[in-house]
Amino acid sequence: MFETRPDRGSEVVLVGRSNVGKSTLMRELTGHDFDAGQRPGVTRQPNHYDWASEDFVITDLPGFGFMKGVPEGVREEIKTDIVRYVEEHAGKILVGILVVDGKAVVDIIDRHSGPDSIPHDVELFQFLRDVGIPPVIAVNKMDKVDDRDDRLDEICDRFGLVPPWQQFRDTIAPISAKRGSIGPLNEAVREHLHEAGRDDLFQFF
Ligand SMILES: Nc1nc2c(ncn2[C@@H]2O[C@H](COP(=O)(O)OP(=O)(O)O)[C@@H](O)[C@H]2O)c(=O)[nH]1
Ligand SMILES: [Mg+2]
Repeated sequence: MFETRPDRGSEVVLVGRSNVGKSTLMRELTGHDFDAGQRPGVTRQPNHYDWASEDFVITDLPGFGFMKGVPEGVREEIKTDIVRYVEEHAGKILVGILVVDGKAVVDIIDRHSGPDSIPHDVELFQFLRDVGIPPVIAVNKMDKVDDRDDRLDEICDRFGLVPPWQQFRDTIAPISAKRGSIGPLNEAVREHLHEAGRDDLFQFF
């Protein structure tokens, strides 16, 4: 598994639960439809998108967490694969985009929080930071969210950032991939690319 990665010096990865809109976002970023004819939730290989003339690749990693018909053991393996991939390529990964469903993520996090359990989304966010990759939380499906600012403040809080969310525009990016409204994500990613001295990659975001 994961032997398909093109040999590129720089990378941006997308991680997130299944069904949060990663493939839709990937399509929006690259103009390429990976999921055509594919059953949702069954992708266990990363989707790489690269350019012949550029030393850069965007990678959509497999969805983690609950998926209908996918046994617990397989879900664990998928998560392990994701962590391994990110660790292995951390030196090349400039930004990690954690995609969440703006409508559902707070409930999911609260349901999975306990005295000795960290929800997957929060764990991956911290993991990206731990390996030195700036994380951007792409809060997707904002077209379905009414109480926008309250919801974004709650999301901040759950990820350990003290609201108001507007202070963290380089980390919290409210978007609607399906509607093609991803400006805040592009801004956030650019900020990190700029900090890394990689303004040359602005053409992709
Ligand atoms: N309302 C809404 N639905 C979305 C948005 N982005 C994706 N979806 C829908 O969410 C479902 C899952 O999207 P997909 O890209 O396959 O998610 P993935 O499993 O994370 O790759 C599909 O039905 C999409 O049309 C969005 O911004 N708003
Ligand atoms: Mg997908």
